[in-house]
Amino acid sequence: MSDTPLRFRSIWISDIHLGTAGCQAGYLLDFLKHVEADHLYLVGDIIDGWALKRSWFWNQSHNDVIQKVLRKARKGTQVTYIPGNHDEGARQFLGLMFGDIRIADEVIHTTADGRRFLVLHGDKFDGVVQCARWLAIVGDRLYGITLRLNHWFNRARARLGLGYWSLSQYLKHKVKTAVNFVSDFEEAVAAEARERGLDGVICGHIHKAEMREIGGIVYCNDGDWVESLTALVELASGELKIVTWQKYYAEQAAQIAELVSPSPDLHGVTPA
Ligand SMILES: [Mn+2]
Repeated sequence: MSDTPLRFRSIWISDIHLGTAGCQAGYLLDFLKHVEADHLYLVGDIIDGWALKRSWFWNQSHNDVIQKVLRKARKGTQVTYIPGNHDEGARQFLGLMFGDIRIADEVIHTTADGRRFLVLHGDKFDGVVQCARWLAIVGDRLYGITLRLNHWFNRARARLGLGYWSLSQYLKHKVKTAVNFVSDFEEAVAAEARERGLDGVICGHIHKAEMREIGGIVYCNDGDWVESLTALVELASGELKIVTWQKYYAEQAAQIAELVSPSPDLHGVTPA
């Protein structure tokens, strides 16, 4: 990969969950190494205080992420930290500066093309859209298993003299409810931006990167660094984009592989 960093006007990352084994700190470090920006927004759930209370998980790469962010702040990147629900302990410092880092509950970001975005973590909309949140994450992975489970479940029910009951149907309904949760969440957040007369909103929290228009509002979610490895970036023009780092990295690797590949005969030979 080229050593020239990718230059963005702004970068939004959230739901890093440092302090958990699920945190993909290596990918995030690689991302941070390859990007530069005027503004860096940490949109909540950066350090997972809930997880750290249960069991301590912290290694060098987790330190490196923090060092990297502090270094960027020192070198002139304007870093804003918006605490989420997993790092709510930091909410007692709202409005304060922590070294070069500004801590806020929410901010308004104006893009290069003059659009105004509300930036917040998003957990406060959980109350608005009350639902089984974990199902949104488990989703359809569950479905295949349930069909098999259903078979054994109903054999047991029959033995107990009970009637047929479709577990898969029950769960399918639940999953549908989870899908509803995501769209309800997105709509609630967009409605907040609309009420305030803004052009859009940028949030995290539900671990689902997205950028789409909802009733005239640009809804952006920067995703997470546990599963999707995504960031939201603003180009110099003001255009917003979702960057999937895993995909980007793979594409870069493929391009480099093509460059160093000596001849097409060597198809299938992967350069080291
Ligand atoms: Mn959250």
